[in-house]
Amino acid sequence: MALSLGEKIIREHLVEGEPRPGSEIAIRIDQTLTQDATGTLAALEFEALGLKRVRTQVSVSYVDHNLLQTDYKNPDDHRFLRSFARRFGLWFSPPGNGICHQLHLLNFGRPGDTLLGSDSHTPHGGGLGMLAIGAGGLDVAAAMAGQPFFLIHPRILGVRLTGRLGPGVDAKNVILELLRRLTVKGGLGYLVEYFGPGVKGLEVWQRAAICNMGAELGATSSLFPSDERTREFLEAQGRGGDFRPLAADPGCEYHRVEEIDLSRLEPLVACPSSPDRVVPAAELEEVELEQVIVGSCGGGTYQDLMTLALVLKGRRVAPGVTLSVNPGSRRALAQLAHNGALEYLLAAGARLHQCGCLGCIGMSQAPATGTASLRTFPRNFPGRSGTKDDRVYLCGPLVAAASALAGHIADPRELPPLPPLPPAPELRPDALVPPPEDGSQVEILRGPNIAPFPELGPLPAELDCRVALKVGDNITTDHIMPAGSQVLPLRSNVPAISRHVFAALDPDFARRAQEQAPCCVVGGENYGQGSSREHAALAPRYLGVQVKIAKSFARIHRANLINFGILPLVFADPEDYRRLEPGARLYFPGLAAAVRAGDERLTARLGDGGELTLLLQASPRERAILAAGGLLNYIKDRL
Ligand code: MIC
Ligand code: SF4
Repeated sequence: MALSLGEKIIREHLVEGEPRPGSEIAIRIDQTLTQDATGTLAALEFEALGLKRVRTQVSVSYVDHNLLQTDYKNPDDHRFLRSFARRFGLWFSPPGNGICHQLHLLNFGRPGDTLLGSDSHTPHGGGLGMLAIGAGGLDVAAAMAGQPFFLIHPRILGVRLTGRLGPGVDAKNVILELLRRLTVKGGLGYLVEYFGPGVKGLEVWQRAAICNMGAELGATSSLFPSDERTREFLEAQGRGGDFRPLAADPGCEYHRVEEIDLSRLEPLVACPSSPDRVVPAAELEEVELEQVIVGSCGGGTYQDLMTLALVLKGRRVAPGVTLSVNPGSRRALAQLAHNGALEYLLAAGARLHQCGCLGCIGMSQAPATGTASLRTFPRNFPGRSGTKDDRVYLCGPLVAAASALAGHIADPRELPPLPPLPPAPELRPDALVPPPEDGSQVEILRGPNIAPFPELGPLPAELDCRVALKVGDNITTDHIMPAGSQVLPLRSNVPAISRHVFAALDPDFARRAQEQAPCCVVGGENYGQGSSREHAALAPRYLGVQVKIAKSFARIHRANLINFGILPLVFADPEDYRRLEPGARLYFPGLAAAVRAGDERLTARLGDGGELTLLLQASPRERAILAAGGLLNYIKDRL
């Protein structure tokens, strides 16, 4: 049978289950990555498993999100992560080195390998033909312990690329076009595979930017074949030995196919406040800008910044616009400094920031009230920038450059043609710290910000709960567990961070949930889209949320809910969404027994005397985890 590339990599790594769409499978994980915002908890979880050393080929702990050091919390966490890495055999990437996804692609990514990362943009690695998947910290901790990763075998969405990108149109427009067509829930349950004659015209950094933002489709992952471009990329990193040619079998059939003619793409922009509200840049010329930012995991490479520098060379940013440059890696910054392009940026009036996530996760760079901000970032969920009612637009580096010059959103096809990008200078100043041969004597340094992991009880035999909150469609994990400079430093302190659950939607939620516990949250379609942060499951659970009922769930959030013992229930009839209002009472008799017995249909008795049918679509393993009250309890019980 002719297989797609993703299906082949899955089969090569299959440990359990039938390799067919919809079935639960377990795959062996070759590499892991964690970042500081999700990594402290993942580290605590790994420690709880009681092993001496990680059991992967490569595990890397990056510090890139929590860079502000306004008090002891973040630096304490960095220190903890550094000592944890030494003790347990991980590579460590210190603050200032850059964003995990970019660094991992440059230093460790390998075609055909599996990578599990505690960050939703881990599929960035798909640009190199690796199967790179985002997951919650606990799943990554288990993978570091050598455990396989469980997932639902995806269906394959083939994207056939033809033609070549025209002048003024960068690769970001490929994924913006897919988001326009498919929306933020269109990729649910799919692995997105790019193929066709247009692939060879895209460099690895362009492929990675496309795979990166595939997270916004809700897809399990995205990937490109590994070909001559891949070989060139790996050789340029001094890692030619990691190259392996990989492609789908000829004649393989995809479950669904989208066609994109690269030569017909036009510059696109995602409007506030969802990555799928995509329209042509040319239609947004009336949007006046006060801020433009070029950076992030999907837009801060050497090539992105070089594109910007070449457009700006000899010109000045429009008056009233702040153009911020956030290099994605120390390497990109050093390369720009080396070839002189940094000077073009500074002379044009750009404001240079350190390498890292920064404003993408609301760690500084908040826009002023009522003003529009244009960013080469992957996400623009409401309030994520740190400013209430923000207006954040997303684009590729060319639209950002043209707009910074114009002072409003502009179509870069109106710019004079650019010379080809000069190849990246051969510089590798990455400050990666390799693990010592033996770390068993290393002391783990814990600051006062690290709170003990909360104890979670098993699923109760029966449940009487109230609806504490009802929300709509496409609720993101940024709504559930906001990030930003005030909240992110609390990532290793569950009691403290839980006070911020749903804070922007309902400032009283945390208090009420604790008062009404056990309680329930009701949502619409694609509930929990966006980031991999497991705090969006653990913190509500800590407050007493035992059940979430939605029309559908996003993949990573659903897995995180199960990992922390929250039942992800789906309405048997989506119309029933209307019947549950805040304060409504639900009684589940014999709940734990039904979950264990494998009942897919659960009946809840409502306070008004009616009944409601809800579905628990979970594998036997997931049911056992739910009954135990979460994955840690489940693993401990088995040990
Ligand atoms: C994001 O882009 O939302 C983040 C911040 O990188 C998250 C991880 C986190 O919340 O720490 C993600 O994408 O998973
Ligand atoms: Fe960092 Fe933004 Fe990328 Fe998340 S999307 S990893 S916050 S740069």
